[in-house]
Amino acid sequence: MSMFCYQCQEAAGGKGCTVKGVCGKTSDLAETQDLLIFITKGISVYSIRARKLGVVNKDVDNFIMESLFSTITNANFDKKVFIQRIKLGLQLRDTIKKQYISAGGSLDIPRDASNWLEKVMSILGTKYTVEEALPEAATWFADTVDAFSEKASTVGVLSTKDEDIRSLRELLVYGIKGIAAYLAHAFNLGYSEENIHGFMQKGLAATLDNNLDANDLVALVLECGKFGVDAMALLDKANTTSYGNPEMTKVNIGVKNRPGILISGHDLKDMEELLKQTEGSGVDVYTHSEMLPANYYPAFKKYSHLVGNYGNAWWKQNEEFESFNGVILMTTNCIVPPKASYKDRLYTTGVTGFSGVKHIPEGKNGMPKDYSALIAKAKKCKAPKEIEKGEIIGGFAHNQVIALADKVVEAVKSGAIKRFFVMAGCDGRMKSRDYYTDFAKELPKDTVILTAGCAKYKYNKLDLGDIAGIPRVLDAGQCNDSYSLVVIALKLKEVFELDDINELPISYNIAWYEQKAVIVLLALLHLGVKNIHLGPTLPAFLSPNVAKILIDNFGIAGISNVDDDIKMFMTN
Ligand code: FSO
Ligand code: SF4
Repeated sequence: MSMFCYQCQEAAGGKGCTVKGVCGKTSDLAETQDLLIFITKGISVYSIRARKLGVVNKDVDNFIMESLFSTITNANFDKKVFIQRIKLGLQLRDTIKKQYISAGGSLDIPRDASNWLEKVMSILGTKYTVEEALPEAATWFADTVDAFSEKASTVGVLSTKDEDIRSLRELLVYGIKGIAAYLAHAFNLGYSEENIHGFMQKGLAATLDNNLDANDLVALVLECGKFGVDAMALLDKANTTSYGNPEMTKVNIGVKNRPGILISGHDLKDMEELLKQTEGSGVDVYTHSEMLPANYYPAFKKYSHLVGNYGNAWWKQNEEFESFNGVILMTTNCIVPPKASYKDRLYTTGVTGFSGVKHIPEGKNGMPKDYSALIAKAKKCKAPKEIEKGEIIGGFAHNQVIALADKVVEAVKSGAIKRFFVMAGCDGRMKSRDYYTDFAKELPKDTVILTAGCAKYKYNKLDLGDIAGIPRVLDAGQCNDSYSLVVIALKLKEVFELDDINELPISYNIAWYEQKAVIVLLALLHLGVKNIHLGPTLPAFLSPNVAKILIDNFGIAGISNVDDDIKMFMTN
């Protein structure tokens, strides 16, 4: 077996992982994930036709959403989960196909006059069978793990031979994976939008269509950005309606002396249920990595046993989970292969998984998940070891910043704030990411960093001071809260009566790692933001021609060194 994956920033050699993922994904796991993606595309072929006849199957929508989410970098390393999903997917494909036909749908594909093979076949009087005309993903079937495995090695990224078409198809799929993640969180809070599912399925099916050329795919990629904005807006609504608007908050980064549960990932519904079930249990709850912003929500702040944030971004978890001593709950990516020293204290839930790690299943009949085993385990653990102390400040999502708008506008008008730097995105283990710490340190003192996502851990513990009471690092929240940064930018554009968002004194220096950052980028492009700098390296999945399209049309660029980049940003 030989995998090929280039979906994240750590793709081996800047090209792609071929033997084993840098993330720890094995070749057979990677290929099983490829087969699952192939199945979601096949289901989409029928589902988009069924939608046109008014048939929407929610199980299909949710299956596709969760399947895509589970293949995001560092989300799920449990091969048996993917095998089960492939089996379920094949059943669902059959169901939606039958629903489509019973609604009056036909499987006859209109002949394509521009296809030479079809012309020859029709001259010869040979008819295509339906199976031949439909993409293979819609018709292939097997029911044994061996057959899955044989097929899996033929349906991956490299099965598209043209490198530009491959690049655009993958860019589209990664953007849709990002949408799937955000939509899944909104769904957990009871929010959903049919149009977004519809687009995801249209995009997936489009990657099977050999009649689509590069221009068609570029158009779909840009449309993906629009649905990315919609998904983030929906999640913002779900989060703020459920838990209130994030507010300026000081978060403790030290430890208390009771046993603790460390909750990581992005899912706020899991956070809520865990806080409720641990209340009065004698166990403290700490956030980790992307769960830090939970501390900013009024609904969570009321729990006195939510005592702060422990540790840093995802990639330091091997050492930090060890020193935490207590139980750890991963609600989403990023999980890394666990060390034996804490594997028995680690739990996954939702789409996250790792073979040999205990998984908390969904609650039955709409009931909350049951965290009692995890809480019982936590009670027997030692209190966390202190690795740092003090406080960090955050909670600057759109509502809070807009409440401070007068102060911010005054500071810009008086020249106290010369420029904002959007430094949202992800952190990662590459040494080259020290660039972002140095960049934050070297920025002129009259600049403010707007951040979201785990990228913040590169500079959120530096003492960068404030400008007239406005902290120089404004953390809006999780990567999906990059949406907040756009709302803030649009508000400033309105206040300053500008025609174009690009006239604002805002520069974009974004760090990316996985596919949620891809949708954040496409969303920014959709909103008209130009000249975004992306690092620490440009995506391996951008072919030279596709990269050129992004550079020529949107001014996308990489990074160089801190001094030159700061000069360039400050003079533009
Ligand atoms: Fe980071 Fe991981 Fe939130 Fe990502 S924790 S890297 S873009 O999953 O989603 O920012
Ligand atoms: Fe490699 Fe990233 Fe794919 Fe993992 S997710 S296999 S590190 S490209």
